[in-house]
Amino acid sequence: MSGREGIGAAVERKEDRRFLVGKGRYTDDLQLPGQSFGVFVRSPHAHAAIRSIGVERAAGAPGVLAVLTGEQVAADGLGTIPCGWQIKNKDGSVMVEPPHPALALGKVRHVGDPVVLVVAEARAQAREAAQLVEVEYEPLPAVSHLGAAAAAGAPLVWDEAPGNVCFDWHLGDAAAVDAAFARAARVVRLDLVNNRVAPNAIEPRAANGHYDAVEDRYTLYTTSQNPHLTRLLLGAFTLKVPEHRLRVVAPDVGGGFGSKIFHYAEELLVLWASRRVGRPVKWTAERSEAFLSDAHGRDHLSHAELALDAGGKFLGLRVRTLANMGAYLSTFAPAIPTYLYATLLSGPYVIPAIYAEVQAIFSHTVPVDAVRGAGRPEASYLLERLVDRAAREMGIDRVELRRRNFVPTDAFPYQTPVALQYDTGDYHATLDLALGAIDYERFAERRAASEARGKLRGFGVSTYIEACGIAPSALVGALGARAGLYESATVRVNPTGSVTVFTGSHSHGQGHETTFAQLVVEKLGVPLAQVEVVHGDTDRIPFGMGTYGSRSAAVGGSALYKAMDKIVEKGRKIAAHLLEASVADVEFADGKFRVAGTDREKGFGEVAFAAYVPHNYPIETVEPGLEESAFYDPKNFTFPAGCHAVEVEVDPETGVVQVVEAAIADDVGVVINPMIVDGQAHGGLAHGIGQALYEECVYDSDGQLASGSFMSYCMPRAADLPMFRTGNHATPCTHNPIGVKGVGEVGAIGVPPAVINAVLDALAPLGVTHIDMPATPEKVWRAVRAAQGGGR
Ligand code: MCN
Repeated sequence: MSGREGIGAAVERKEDRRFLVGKGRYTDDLQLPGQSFGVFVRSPHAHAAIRSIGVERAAGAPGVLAVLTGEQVAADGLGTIPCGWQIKNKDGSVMVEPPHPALALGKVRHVGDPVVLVVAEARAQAREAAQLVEVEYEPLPAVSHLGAAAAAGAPLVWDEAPGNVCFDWHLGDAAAVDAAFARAARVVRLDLVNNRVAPNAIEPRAANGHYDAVEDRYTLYTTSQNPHLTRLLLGAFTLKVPEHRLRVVAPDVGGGFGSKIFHYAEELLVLWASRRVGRPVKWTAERSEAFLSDAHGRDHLSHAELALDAGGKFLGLRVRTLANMGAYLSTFAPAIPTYLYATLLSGPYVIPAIYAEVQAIFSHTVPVDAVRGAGRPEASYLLERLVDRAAREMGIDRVELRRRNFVPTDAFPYQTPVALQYDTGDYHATLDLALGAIDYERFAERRAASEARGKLRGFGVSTYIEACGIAPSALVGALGARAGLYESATVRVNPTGSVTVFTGSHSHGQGHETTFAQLVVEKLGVPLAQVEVVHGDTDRIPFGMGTYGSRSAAVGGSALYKAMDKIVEKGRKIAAHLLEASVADVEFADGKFRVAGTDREKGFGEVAFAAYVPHNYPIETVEPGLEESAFYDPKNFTFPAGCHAVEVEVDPETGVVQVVEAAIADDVGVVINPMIVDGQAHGGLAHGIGQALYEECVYDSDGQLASGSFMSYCMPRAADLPMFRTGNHATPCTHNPIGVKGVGEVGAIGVPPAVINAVLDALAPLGVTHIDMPATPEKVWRAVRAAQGGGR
């Protein structure tokens, strides 16, 4: 029943009312009876031995309930923070997986490493007492920059990881790539930095732990994207309590961008501390604390080589990447620069041979894990920069070079040489759409107009592919995942026909309360106002895997479809009884069960009522009630793709870059809600422009995070962004029942290379051929000076 409220309708977000009137309920809003507060003492050193911890003065301070150290954590038998993915080295051995104690034991390994937890009656008291904790450190040599950490003789983060190597992994056929390079007419080379970024969700992380001694039960309220995963890891590895005695609630969550997927030490520690002090314990990160304790993203150094024939056809790609893991392995860290990166290196192109080597390196920095895009932005950036360089070196138009190498529209399903099989796509269509929207034909006129104003104008394009809804479980298990990657849904049809959906997906800004309800409208014909979507509470929802990797519509939505199929099947049996017809003759459409070819029908609400008041009912063969659950394990990823085109103006005097036009065309399959899809694209674009021009976690040589606040870490603001023009061209996904692909990360993946390609296009007349992200004014100014012989 596509229409006013179903699939394709731009209905307003149901959840927004509570946010707009300031009534969202976030973790920090929850004040439990007897609430106490936790504050962490964190390491000021990047690497140091802990000689002693003096807690007496803090313990005696007003309001203090406990001062807890790593030794107490270990003495109480709590586990270390586990990693959820194991990578195998080239030689078949497994990666180095050092312990990750919840509170430091003996040594600290990055600035911000938690050392002591102080619990007090009031937050201010806990803060003041934290100042009184006396930790005696013996500073040790530290290394934070990726290149330095990988260099011979670098200080070691872990004795068991010589050379700081966590793993040394590869993918693809090296011999085939060598052969391709041997017959190439041209080889294009590039060294690239993919800058380290901080996730910076509006709501900092928070956790409120409550141990109920009467019930012997723990409840954790936390800013999580996947409460069941947190419960699983708490139950099995860290708190070590059977899951039926653990409830994890992720209430309203103000953004995550990947950083709230992981199980963090603070979640374990507030629960444990609550048991020790007999009161709920709440911790909420300060913004500067978030910079030092939320997992960061990206941080790659890569060398890439593309082999082409004389006509510009791609023959082979060779990539060598160093990826920073930080000091400890975060939950999904090893998967990001491997299976979410190297598998994407074919992009939307036919590249017959690809070989990638990835070394993951420990450093004395905050752990690195998924941030919006997670591996896929790094792949798309590398490939799209390389394609532009090839076009320039070979004198082929960059749009034309892309067209020449696209996977042909009639070649799907298309098997890449790096494991993935793309189900559908039409890369020419999205390219045409974006170029039309930005009026590419008339770029020269706009460039001349900018020049007249003393500005250099550049055009940049990227054609990207993404893989969302990582699956199926058996495959990811074989690749090292220690979790399944399905999703769950329960559909409860209430007696009067309204519907409550319980989903394992988690919404922290994506609008699931609206789009999932639209799926119910579509399938069951129930009005939107009659649908409620419940998520985020392990006591209420079925076991689910949560939200990341733009999986919710494709995997969570499909689980919901599966559960609704069961509702319809049962409803047909009930309706057949009520209509005195055979089940085979009863059809369901537009919210009505109808005997085929007649006008005899029963409304959805009537059938629901009969299920709960089964007076006239096929009780011998059909159970009362109308509630069904389903788990959906996808057959494949979904593959959103598209074209992002931008224009920038560069001020050659100051180096300031302004993005002045951005037109994107994405293929996200069937669109459930065009307004939400647009909003997701807008957010992703802002994120991508942020990485390209402004954002970077900069560590100094002592391992201090020099950009550890919004004074020095530059986030994009509205005035930095142009009006976005968005377009869609759908090739429906062939293997999920909705035909949907993911949208939540597209902007962060497609736009950074488009922006840098545009900056380089603008600077080409001045002789600049390379710049790394973020293209800050200083970096641009220096690049211009260097190209013109002015030195750096
Ligand atoms: N949707 C749709 N039609 C499609 C695809 C999706 O209408 N063809 C809708 C979905 O139903 C959902 C939204 O668009 O309401 C995003 O869907 P999807 O692409 O499935 O992504 P997820 O819901 O799984 O969200 C995860 C994704 C990721 S990985 C990051 S990171 C990210 C993002 O979403 N973090 C966000 N968008 C974010 N948006 C906000 N506001 N806050 C974050 O932290």
